[in-house]
Amino acid sequence: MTITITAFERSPDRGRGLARDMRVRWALEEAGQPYEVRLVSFEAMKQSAHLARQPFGQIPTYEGDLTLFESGAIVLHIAERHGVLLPADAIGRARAIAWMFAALNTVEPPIFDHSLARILERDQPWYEQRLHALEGSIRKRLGSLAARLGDADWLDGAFSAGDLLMVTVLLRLKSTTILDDYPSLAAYVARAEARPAYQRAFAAQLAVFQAASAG
Ligand code: GTB
Repeated sequence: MTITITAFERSPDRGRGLARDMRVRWALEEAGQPYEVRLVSFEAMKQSAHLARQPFGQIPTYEGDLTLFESGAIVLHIAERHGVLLPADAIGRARAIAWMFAALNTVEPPIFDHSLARILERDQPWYEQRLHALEGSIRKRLGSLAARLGDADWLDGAFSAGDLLMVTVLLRLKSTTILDDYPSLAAYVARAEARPAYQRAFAAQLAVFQAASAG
């Protein structure tokens, strides 16, 4: 079975590993699964062939044993199908999945809004106020997350799909100084980035940007 995922032909993050195909690449690397990548332009993403895979015209998608969209669902599928990134026992599994939801539903929204504001809302008269409010929301989440992590390496036992998603969310803060105030979280992110599977995934998505820049 060949696994094919989609990614930006030209990622606006310039190969910094922030686009959401990175989660899927990383999970596949953790699972030791080879994969192919279909690069799509912004235009192609909105056309029927891609919309059949992703109803909202976005990346990433997954094709293999089934066609799937939503990065969290794809990571969960990879974890379940290949028996990685989730504890074997039902209770441990449920707890790891709770961290996946926490990453995407509780921690990511203010971080995503903050980075979007920094790109799109700079010229608005209320920009500074909005940024301040969003930063407050982010700090509230990071404070809680750091308290729960304590001095553990990972959120709940062994490295899981919950950690994978949480780290991809926190990486979005790298263009700010916010994480500097949460050294245990900065160390958590660094620990995850040091994983060979992360490094292979990062190198693969960076190579796409470098090839597009050279061409
Ligand atoms: N909930 C969906 C999922 O998790 O799969 C969200 C998918 C999504 O937001 N995809 C984005 C996309 O396709 C790319 S990752 N956008 C094009 C569109 O909507 O038309 C989001 C992203 C984009 C850019 C950066 N960056 O430049 O740093 C980071 C993340």
